[in-house]
Amino acid sequence: MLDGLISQLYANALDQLASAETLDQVEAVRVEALGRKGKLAEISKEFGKLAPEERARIGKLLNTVKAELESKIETRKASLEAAALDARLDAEWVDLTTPAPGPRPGSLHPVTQVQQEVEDLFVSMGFTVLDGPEVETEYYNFDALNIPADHPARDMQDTFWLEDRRLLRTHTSPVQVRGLEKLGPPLKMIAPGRVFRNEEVDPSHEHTFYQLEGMMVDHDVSVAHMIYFMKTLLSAIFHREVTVRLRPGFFPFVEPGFELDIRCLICNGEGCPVCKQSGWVELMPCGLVHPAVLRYCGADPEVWNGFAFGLGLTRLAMMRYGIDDIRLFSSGDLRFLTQF
Ligand code: FA5
Repeated sequence: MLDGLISQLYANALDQLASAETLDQVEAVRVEALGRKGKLAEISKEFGKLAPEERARIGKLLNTVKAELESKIETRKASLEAAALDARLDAEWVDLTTPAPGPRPGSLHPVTQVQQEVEDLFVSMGFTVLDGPEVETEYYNFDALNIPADHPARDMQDTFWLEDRRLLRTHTSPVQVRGLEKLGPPLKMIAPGRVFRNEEVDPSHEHTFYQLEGMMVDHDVSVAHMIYFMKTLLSAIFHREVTVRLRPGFFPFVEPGFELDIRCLICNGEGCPVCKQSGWVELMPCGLVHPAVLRYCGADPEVWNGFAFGLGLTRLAMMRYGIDDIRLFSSGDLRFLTQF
């Protein structure tokens, strides 16, 4: 009777093994047939009731069936594992001959690009490029520019003062004085750089932005010279006709002084947050260098005169690329920066 049960168990286990498709299913077959509470264990319980000669025969049979099943289960497991590995290798296949993409190429910041273009242009017209400190003295930022301590013009530029009475320069104009002091007239110079003001930030105002100072000191320099250089600058940057207007402007270090505004290129003059709905953007104040400034720099105003301008470089980049919010420049957002 036990022979029949053993061969039935064997046949059933082989059938189940053949149809098992996962390792879990194979394990279930093993537990059902060979586990501690499995069918073979059930059958073995009857073993004690057998006659001694039968016991030897059935014992042998049980051992053979057990060994057979164990080996068949191992084989099935191994083949399922091999198939799983093949599938995984197929899925994770990498073509090692594909060329690597390499590092992503960087690019210059849009303000730096415009700055370099303006520098190249002015260098080609014989101007020297000068640099000045960002932490400035009160003397160079204000006094030598004819803005004494009690002058209301100081209020036009809300200043970050340091504890030792030095300050973060509010404009690039101090480099006019430093340049002329050091190099003397005749002089044609530009000075690009970062400036700082305690400003309410909005689409066209930053607390940290770039200006580019320009100055020419020689004999008989006139407003016509100044307009020539500013026009040349604008057509080189925009490669097309842009509408500008020149209106009187007050700066204690020039006389006469002007404001050069550009027709807003974000809205084509129709009015937008960048131009504060006016259609015009203040871009480049300018004028003839005030005799007092020449005197501060050691140049005799009876002999020398000149023009100066202070270009809003960050705003120029906004107009050049049609950027409608100045805060994007300092956002560090690569989605913005990689467009240039
Ligand atoms: C000056 O800073 C004068 N030093 C310019 C000057 C130089 C006049 C030489 C005469 C002779 P103003 O404060 O207007 O001027 O600033 C100059 C330009 O900088 C503005 O026309 C504008 O384009 C830009 N600018 C001013 N404030 C900001 C700001 N908060 N954010 C971005 N750009 C600004």
